[in-house]
Amino acid sequence: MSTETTAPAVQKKRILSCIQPSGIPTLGNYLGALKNWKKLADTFDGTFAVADLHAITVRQDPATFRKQINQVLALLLAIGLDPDESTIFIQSHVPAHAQLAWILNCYTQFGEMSRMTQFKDKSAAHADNVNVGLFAYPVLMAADILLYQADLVPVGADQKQHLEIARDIANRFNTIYSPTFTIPEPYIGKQGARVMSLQAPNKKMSKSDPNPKGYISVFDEPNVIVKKIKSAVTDCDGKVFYGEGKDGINNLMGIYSCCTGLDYDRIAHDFDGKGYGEFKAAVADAVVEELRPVRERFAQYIADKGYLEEVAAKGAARAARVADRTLMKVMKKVGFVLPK
Ligand code: AQP
Repeated sequence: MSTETTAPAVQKKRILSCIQPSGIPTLGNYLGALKNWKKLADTFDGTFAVADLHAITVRQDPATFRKQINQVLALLLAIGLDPDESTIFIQSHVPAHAQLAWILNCYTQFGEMSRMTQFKDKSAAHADNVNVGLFAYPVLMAADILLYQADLVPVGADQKQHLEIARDIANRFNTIYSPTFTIPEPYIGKQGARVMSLQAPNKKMSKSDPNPKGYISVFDEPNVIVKKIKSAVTDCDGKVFYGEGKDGINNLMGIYSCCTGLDYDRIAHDFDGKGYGEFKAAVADAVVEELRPVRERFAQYIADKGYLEEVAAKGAARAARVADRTLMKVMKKVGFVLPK
């Protein structure tokens, strides 16, 4: 008889990330989030969603919205995520998100939500449409995370407050009833890229920026990228180095560093004595090369509607298996009569 024992399979930690189809994803979304997702998917049990329910907190044109949802799904494949390895789905295809969000609304205080800075920023930006969904957005985000019992959630600085709320809600529910939800931890990547607007470098680059010169979309053609970077706001100092009062150059250095892997000292050294024109041309080249393979793969996926539908259907079924289990657990604890 063999004495050999097989080591028990170590369960991978589960990581969850979402992206809103609220526009065409930008270089900011790519460098700050998407680029890392492929690496994370290789290490963790990855769940990635197109957060369409979140996107309607701001008014969307129906035809454009539909197109953007498919584009973001195709982009998730174009960055190299494998639908057989990771769970890739469209949020609204898994009804448990909306159902759990409603339940969690009743375990969240009005005062807590009122402190959310994103609500304050977005309600100021969309003063004509300060809807309840915008206010309750963090509760839906908590539902997204808690349904999958995610261990880790990659967050940028802008999302930290929302993850804190998700943890508070989960702890509250677990205390009132019994342990139900995994308490998610923030996952802080090595490179915390925060890409700023090319026209207002003290504001983050956003896909819903009404000024297209402020952002580079991941599908922008090379000549458009070159033009946008050429017209990026800088300063009149004329020297390439990272420093105070140099938001525009700091932003371009950050972008260049993310695309080339070079650190700030090396960049400052390489462009010592050269003007902003030469530096901007190098940044534009680096961005074009960084996005080229993504744009090429995207073109293949977006042309194959049947495959996208298949990926979405398989992903939703796989996501629902996990999400429904959590939802039923929650409903049972609250005292609902469960459907047979
Ligand atoms: N400028 C940025 N720099 C670095 N990371 C960024 N992210 C967004 N903008 C930057 C990260 O991208 C992921 C997906 O973001 P999202 O689409 O879910 O929502 P968002 O943060 O609100 O992105 P946008 O582009 O600003 O969308 P709109 O204009 O619709 O509000 C997140 O991990 C985010 O941190």
